[in-house]
Amino acid sequence: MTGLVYKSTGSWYTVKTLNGKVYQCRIKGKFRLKGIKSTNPIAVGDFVNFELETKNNTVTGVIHRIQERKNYIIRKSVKLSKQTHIIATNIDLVFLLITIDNPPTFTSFIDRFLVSAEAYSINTVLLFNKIDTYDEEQLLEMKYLASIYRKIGYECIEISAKTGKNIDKVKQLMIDKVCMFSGHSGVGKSTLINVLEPGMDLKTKEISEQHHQGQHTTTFAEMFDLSFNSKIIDTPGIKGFGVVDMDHEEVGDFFPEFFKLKQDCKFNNCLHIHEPKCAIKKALEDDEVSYSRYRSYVQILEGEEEHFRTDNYDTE
Ligand SMILES: Nc1nc2c(ncn2[C@@H]2O[C@H](COP(=O)(O)OP(=O)(O)OP(=O)(O)O)[C@@H](O)[C@H]2O)c(=O)[nH]1
Ligand SMILES: [Mg+2]
Ligand SMILES: [Zn+2]
Repeated sequence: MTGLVYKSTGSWYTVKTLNGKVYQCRIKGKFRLKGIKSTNPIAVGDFVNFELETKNNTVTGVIHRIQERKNYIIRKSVKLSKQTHIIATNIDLVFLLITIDNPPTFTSFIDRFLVSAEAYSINTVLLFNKIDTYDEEQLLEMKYLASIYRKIGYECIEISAKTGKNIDKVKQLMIDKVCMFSGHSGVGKSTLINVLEPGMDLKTKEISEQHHQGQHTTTFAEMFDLSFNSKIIDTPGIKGFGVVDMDHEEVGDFFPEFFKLKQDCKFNNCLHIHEPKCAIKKALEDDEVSYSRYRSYVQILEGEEEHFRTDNYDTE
């Protein structure tokens, strides 16, 4: 039998077949995927082959094969830098939810996320959420941030999952696609799903619990079928985002605005750090490339872990 993984809770996987039957499955033996050392061998979004097994009148599935993946979003656990975790696979479109405040989302996090998505050619849309809560200064900050990413070519939508502002625009983009919501804990991923699909009633953080920093309301990635022919993967909030090992030379290729310019660098293996006649550094001086993007690039190149709580977002 063939099915799609909707949820994984460690040892059990919820798998739905093409005709809509749902089975609880586990893995037989050890699964080693070529080239990936991840803490989870199978992730939400995987197509798997499984066989049924009946024990004590209970039918469960045993997964024996994962079908080839179109793509995946993988991240390095920040603390255990050798360990990686596959967040989801076979995604058509990712929405990264960003909040200016409560919680703050810093550019270093956004850029690491985007680099990972670019590395697997996954389109990402940036959703600036909670616009109903911002004062004038925060709105300006949000507009400035959005302008940086729009200029690079990323679609940015300013939304409120609470008031429903611009939710239709998000919905339009989701039709006929497998989508994923990502972002820090508390940015409103589950709330947004609830507003997109009334009646869904996913657990979201109560206002009274909001000051309990670091507590995730959603604890496992899970896929849902939506009524407008779309699938959405809700994911637990991520704190930091460690970029999985890349060659130094290729990091710049995942910054689309650098990639466009690099043919103008004097050296074709230019890392845009100390080299003379570097087109990216020139663009930085001319304000064509944003300083925060360049800083994120240097941090990734230097292998610095993200210091998301201490790294103040500044726009110098
Ligand atoms: N004012 C306002 N509050 C919002 C908005 N979106 C979400 N919230 C609130 O923000 C809090 C966190 O929302 P959740 O949907 O639980 O956040 P999450 O991203 O799913 O968090 P995790 O599951 O922990 O990753 C809840 O109290 C929501 O009501 C918004 O647009 N405006
Ligand atoms: Mg949630
Ligand atoms: Zn250069």
